[in-house]
Amino acid sequence: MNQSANASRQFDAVVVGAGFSGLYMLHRLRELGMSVKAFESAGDVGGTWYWNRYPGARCDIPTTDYAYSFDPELEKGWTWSEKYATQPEILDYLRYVADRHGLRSDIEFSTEVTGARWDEQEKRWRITTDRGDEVWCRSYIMASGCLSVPKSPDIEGASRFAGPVYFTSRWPHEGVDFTGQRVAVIGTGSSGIQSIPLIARQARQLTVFQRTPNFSIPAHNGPASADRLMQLAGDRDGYRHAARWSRGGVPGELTDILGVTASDEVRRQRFEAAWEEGELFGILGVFADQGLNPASNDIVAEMIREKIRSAVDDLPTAEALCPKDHYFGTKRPCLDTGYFETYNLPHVRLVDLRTQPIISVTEAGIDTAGESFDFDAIVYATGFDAMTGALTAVDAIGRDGVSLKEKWATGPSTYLGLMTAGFPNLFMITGPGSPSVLSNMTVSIEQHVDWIADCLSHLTAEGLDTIEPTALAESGWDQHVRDCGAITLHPTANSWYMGANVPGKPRVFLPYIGGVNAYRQACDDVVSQGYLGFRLTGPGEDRCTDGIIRRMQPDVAIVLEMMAGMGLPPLESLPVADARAFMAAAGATRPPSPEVGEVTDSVMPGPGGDLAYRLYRPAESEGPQPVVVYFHGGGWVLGDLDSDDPLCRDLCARTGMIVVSVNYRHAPEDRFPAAALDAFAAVQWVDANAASLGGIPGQLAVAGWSAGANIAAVACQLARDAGGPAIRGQLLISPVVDSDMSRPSYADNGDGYVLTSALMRWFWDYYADPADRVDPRAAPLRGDLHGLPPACIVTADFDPLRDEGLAYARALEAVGTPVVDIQARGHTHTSLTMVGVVISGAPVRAEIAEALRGFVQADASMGAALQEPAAAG
Ligand code: N01
Repeated sequence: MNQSANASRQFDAVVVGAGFSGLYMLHRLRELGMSVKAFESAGDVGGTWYWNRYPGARCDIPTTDYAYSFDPELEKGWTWSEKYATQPEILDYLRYVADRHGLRSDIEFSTEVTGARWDEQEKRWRITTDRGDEVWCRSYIMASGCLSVPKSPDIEGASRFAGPVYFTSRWPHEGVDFTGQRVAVIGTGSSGIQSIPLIARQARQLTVFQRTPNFSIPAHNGPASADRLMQLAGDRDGYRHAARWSRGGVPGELTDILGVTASDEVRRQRFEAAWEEGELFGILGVFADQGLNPASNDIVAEMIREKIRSAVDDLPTAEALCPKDHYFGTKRPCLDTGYFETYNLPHVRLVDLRTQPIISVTEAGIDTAGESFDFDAIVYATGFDAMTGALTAVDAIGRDGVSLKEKWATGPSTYLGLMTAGFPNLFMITGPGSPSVLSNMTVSIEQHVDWIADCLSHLTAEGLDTIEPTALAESGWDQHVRDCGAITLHPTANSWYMGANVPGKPRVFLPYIGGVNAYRQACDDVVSQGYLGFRLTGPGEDRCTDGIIRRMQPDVAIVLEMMAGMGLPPLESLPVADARAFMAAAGATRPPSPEVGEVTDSVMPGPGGDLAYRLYRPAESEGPQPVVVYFHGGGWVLGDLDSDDPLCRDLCARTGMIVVSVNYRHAPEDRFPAAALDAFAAVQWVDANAASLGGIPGQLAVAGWSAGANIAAVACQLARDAGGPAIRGQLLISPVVDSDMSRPSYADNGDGYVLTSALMRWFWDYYADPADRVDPRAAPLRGDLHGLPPACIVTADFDPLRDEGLAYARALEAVGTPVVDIQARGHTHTSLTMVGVVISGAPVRAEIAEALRGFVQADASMGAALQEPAAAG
């Protein structure tokens, strides 16, 4: 560090940006007594609301909610004039905030931060600006916005146009008068959709160039909702608290109504109510499953398309305006005022770039394939390099000389969207991997600012000077962010959420979609666990509690939360009959299972009498298929043909194999070894009758889940000992293979994940006497493992049985048996079987199906096309 640097140019913190986030950050740090300098490239405060001055610019979250909550006096002193305030009003509000808290004195306007370099020795950032400033700071905070770097126009000849060119994101302060002009607007995202109706009011001729039609609903702007104002007036703190712990950052009830199961009447009624309300979260939450299930999404999407068709007179124009290439909500929907109706004006024309793409911008206008247009002005409403653009625009160089741009070359990687490893003390407000753009930004901004301020104050109090995430914590969070996105429809869209709007940008789902509430909880948990996943250092200090804050699949966590909320009695506290009735009742509420070709119930002979079985035959397949004999779970006590019906259908549909699910005898009526003997008998019978069942003789596999996997494994050992039947493979999903409950997975997962240690003990007590529990027919891990069929062993992270399943896999491998080892990350003992409920189980079941097919594929005639299940996941 240059020791002669002017001491006044050293700060505790530098904040980049003076919009909503920068202003509040500055305020909080000053409150903490820190020296702070903020840099802002604009001439005044406001951020997004400083730059986006195009006609019609408004917020799309009701302004009662799109405001700071940290200062009650601020709220008392400001009244919003409309439900969705205009850009000038929001900018005035931010000026009012800056004035009230005297923030301007610490902001250098019209100054862009151009470089930042971490000095490892000094443990400080060296910041440089376009004015040649050089300042040093301990903490470097990017409050630079998610949608602040305009996308450069990727259109041929863009610089050739001789007339004026306007960007919605950099609109002239003095405004633009289009009166009498022929105007082109390129882009139909929120900026285009908000500005087009107003530009049409002035222009002599308006031509809109649309590449992708967008979903938009009427904003129904007007006075702020009386109901909201009343709630705020009645209990401001309660209202703001509810916002902070809501899913999107605006208080409101979430529905549990599913689009796929609701009646037409309920669907219509819920949709129309949301349409009338004119709010984003309302229309995005008509059904609980619309963001996850294509069928549910289509219901909402089609109702919006109906509205578009009824608003636009010209049929081809209406059709061209109807979005059909992405699911509703996977690109940011818009709120408009008279957008679609604008196309009924005689001087407004839509050009569909899908049918006539732009060839080039010319001196006089725009040439498309087939037509030449002359214009007096061109407006670009072509969007932003979202979420990462502003962060990588500053060439930040972290430890070891690596730049942020280099580190993020294949997509951003963050811990909590707040920090990134290798860049100590660099904080991002609403960075990638945080709810940010999917939420009410002001709520998310305040949460991030508060977290950062609390963190810096903690460092100071503890005499520490740096904080940085660990690689483990960061990769764990990245994975969690991906897991949350993967169960939604978002990854299917070419949206800016996916980075798909910027040519060459890595395709990654950028924001965190787990919800503002879940996210806040994760951030709080990190702190309460001693800044889990962060390394904190100071003179003579190096503290790190390493770990991953969220490892469970998000939908599994939701199911567990719902179950916990229902206050269900532990199964082991119930009489067996009641436990069985409870299971049956729970099964009745499941969503529809995947379709298969045919399902038939019948009986086969067993050692203790007839055994009921259910045969699932794949759809659209000809000729005989390989057969898998399946045994349901339920601890040898519970379960029946219905309990595992969805899983059997799923296996059948995915593999194209016949599944014969066998209902063996249960304890306590029939204790050990009845179930195991039934299983072996069933395998023998199916093998002997394969042809008459429609199967290929000799193409036989066994499968089971939990206790069903236990008897499947035992059946393989018994078949080997008996010299047949020949079994091609064994699929053991979360198997019970031992009675030893001292393995670490019992300690890790013995409570809170549905299958508990107590329940497992209850099962064992009903099934087998302690002396019998070491018999290989009860604990196959204790048997001779030579000469067994190839296995696919599925274990789940949050399963008490995880370690015995892994032990069985290792033991089989040790004697030379091929094993496909599928470790279901973030799953529980039961979650993989929740077909249609736990969406994250679907890819794991696809792997399972592949392994099962692999057992028989080598020489089986798999002529039939293997179809995907109709409602997989
Ligand atoms: O940008 P966008 P935006 N040739 O990326 C098209 C927030 N916001 O500024 O979809 C032809 O959404 C592009 O087409 P396509 C809000 O979060 C909020 O409108 O890529 N067309 C698209 O139609 C919003 O989502 C408000 O095929 C090209 C449009 O330009 C976000 O900011 C108001 C093209 C860009 O739409 C961004 O909105 C405004 C090309 N080469 C913005 N390149 C509020 O209401 C791009 N397009 C608060």
